Amino acid sequence: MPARRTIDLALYLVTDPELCRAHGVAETVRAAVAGGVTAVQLRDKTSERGDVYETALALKAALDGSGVPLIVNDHVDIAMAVGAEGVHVGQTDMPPEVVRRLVGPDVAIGFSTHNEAEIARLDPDIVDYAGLGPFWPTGTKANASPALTAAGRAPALRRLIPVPTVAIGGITADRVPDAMAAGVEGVAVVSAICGTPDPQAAARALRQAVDRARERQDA
Ligand code: TZP
Ligand code: MG
Repeated sequence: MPARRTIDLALYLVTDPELCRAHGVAETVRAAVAGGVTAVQLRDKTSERGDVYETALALKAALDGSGVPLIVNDHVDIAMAVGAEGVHVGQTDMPPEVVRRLVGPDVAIGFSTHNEAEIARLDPDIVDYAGLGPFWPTGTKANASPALTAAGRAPALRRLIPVPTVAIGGITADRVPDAMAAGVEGVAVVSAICGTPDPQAAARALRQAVDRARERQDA
């Protein structure tokens, strides 16, 4: 895999316009990056596409010079239009091989997985990283599938995934050690950053927990 398509998954912020309302999406992202977020995904299931495009432009500007990549959920064209570093698709989106044809070789592709059958569809020559979840119950995603749980199916599913993997769903700083112990490269959060009064402090606490878990894994 070319180095330019590698995304640092350590602490992956997924934005939600409702949960980020207090500070706004761009300001939340700025604060979260100052706190140690390593990747940012623009996820917006409700806004008009023109508004999603405007938010993508604002996030690209907010991340400029930070070294933190922008990944756009669902909207391949918006990712291309703003020069995002990545695009994230799920099971009901355009297939990753079609996304790859559209975006070319340099844009990272992330793919959401929840079970064995979906993991079996993942082609590591096409997809650069996977999301695996929900690890715990979440109120953030409508119709989320049942929680895998770090003590349950998550570690075995992680072992089946042939690309770097980020855990998602119900993750808090307290749960980071259990999530990381499932063998993932990092954690993805929405409400643990977006829904908090101080997104920078929230990101810092999560990042410290990830770094500590990684140190233990390396020891
Ligand atoms: N995919 C699986 S769970 C989830 C998504 C987008 C939502 C995670 O949100 P939170 O607030 O971190 O539980
Ligand atoms: Mg999708």
